[in-house]
Amino acid sequence: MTSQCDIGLIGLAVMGRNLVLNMADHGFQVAVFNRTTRKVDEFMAGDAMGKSVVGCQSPEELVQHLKRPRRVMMMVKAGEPVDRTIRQIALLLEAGDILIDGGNSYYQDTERRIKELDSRGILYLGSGISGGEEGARHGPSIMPGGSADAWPHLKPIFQEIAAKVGPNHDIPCCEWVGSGGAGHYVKMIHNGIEYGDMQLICEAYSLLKDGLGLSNARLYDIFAQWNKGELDSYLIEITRDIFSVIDPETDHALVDMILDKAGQKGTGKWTSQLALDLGVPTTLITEAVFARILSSQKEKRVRAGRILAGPHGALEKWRESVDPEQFIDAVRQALYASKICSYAQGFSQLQAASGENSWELNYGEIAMMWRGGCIIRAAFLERIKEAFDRDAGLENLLLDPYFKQAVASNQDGWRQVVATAAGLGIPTPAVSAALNYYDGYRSERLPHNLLQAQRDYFGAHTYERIDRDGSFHSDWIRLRREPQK
Ligand code: NBP
Repeated sequence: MTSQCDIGLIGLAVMGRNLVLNMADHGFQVAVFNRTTRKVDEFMAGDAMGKSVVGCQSPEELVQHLKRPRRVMMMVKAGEPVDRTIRQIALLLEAGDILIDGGNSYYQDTERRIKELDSRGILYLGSGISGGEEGARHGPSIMPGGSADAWPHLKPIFQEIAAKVGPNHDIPCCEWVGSGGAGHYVKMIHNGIEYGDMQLICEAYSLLKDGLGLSNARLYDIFAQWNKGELDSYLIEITRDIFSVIDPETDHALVDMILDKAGQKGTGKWTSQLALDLGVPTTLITEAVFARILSSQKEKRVRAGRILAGPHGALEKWRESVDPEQFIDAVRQALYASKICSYAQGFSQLQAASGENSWELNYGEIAMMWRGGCIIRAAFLERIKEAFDRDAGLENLLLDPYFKQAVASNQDGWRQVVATAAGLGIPTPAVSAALNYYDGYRSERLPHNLLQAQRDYFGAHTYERIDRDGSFHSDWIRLRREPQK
């Protein structure tokens, strides 16, 4: 049997199939296997026909087809399926061979797997991949981390198949991220930011549709316009397109036929859980996760909506006095300023995780990896790259001169939108969380002197003073007295 394939890929679902075709288009020979082997046959007889792809009926056959050191990539469902696949394939590999997990694995699982396989000399990469079906087929964003010794063996393949950005379309959206679970951590933050971006867009939609009462055709025009400016991004672009789609079954706008219950697979939740562990206020992503949870409780919301009152008559009164064009622009401002806060939070979490795990992440390179191919791709990421080029140790994106100015010049509309939404009873958890983060972060003084007093009162937790160093406790009950009238 000839051992000539450049790489083996296990898992022929939507991502695996398209990555294989992408690799084959770039001149790589790929051996493929899938647990349900019928899918190998279907793939070989379908999309892979005539391409440099070798269908295999077992892991053993796949391994036999590979050049040394063998490179095997898993594109299976995250969790137990990855461990199962590793158990099957690792037995067939030798020291120096490389195993790659391209799925959305939890970064601590990746760290465990690296250690387990290291004892057998097998190099392991945990590589986040983003871009969905289209990205996988024509150029995804790839975020590889793990055993650094494996990277030179994967770099030519990954950088070749990745999306390209830059003026000459030659900068691959794929660069080495760091050791251990760094690649999967960065992918998780990407997904968390994606949750935030999507929630912000949904809130803008709600303000324009439920607030101003705009039609889908008008929403299409607004998003088309926004996509030509600072908000230029894949998610704004697909949102624009969604407003133009008619349901062939009912002849209504398809978006209006969709039940308002959001699903999720867990990467946003992981981001929030880890933010709490690290003590980083990633509030916007967390609000986005909770907003999906609340949306999924449709039946409870329907019941509560019949019982709980909102601001009576406020919407009609507001519509009589509002200047719609001015408000549409205020929503754009709120969206952009909130988005900056969301990325500031996401990058702050990356900085904290990098410090905790000694990953030495390169934030400018991460911004460029997300610049193309992935779901959060946006012109705006170039500005983030420039910010970290200006100052690699930038404490918070909001402190960069470009972003500082961008938020300052958009804050009037942002504040107007939050106040209006509160007055109308339209929920804007992410836009409001972003503004609260911004105002909290720039507050030299917060009311937590009072909170420290409360903690010391009931729990003797002690407090620090503004006039001298040290830890203090007061006998609040003995010291308290009636206020002087
Ligand atoms: P899925 O996440 O739907 O997984 C399907 C694949 O996993 C099939 O090949 C299936 O084999 C295999 N599999 C399962 Br399920 N259980 C298995 C087990 N116990 N042992 C071995 N194989 C098993 O596929 P996907 O949507 O292509 O995603 C692949 C990975 O990439 C996931 O981690 C996903 O989170 C991530 N990802 C997906 C997207 C996206 O847009 N879909 C984007 C970015 C990242 P079978 O055919 O025999 O059932």
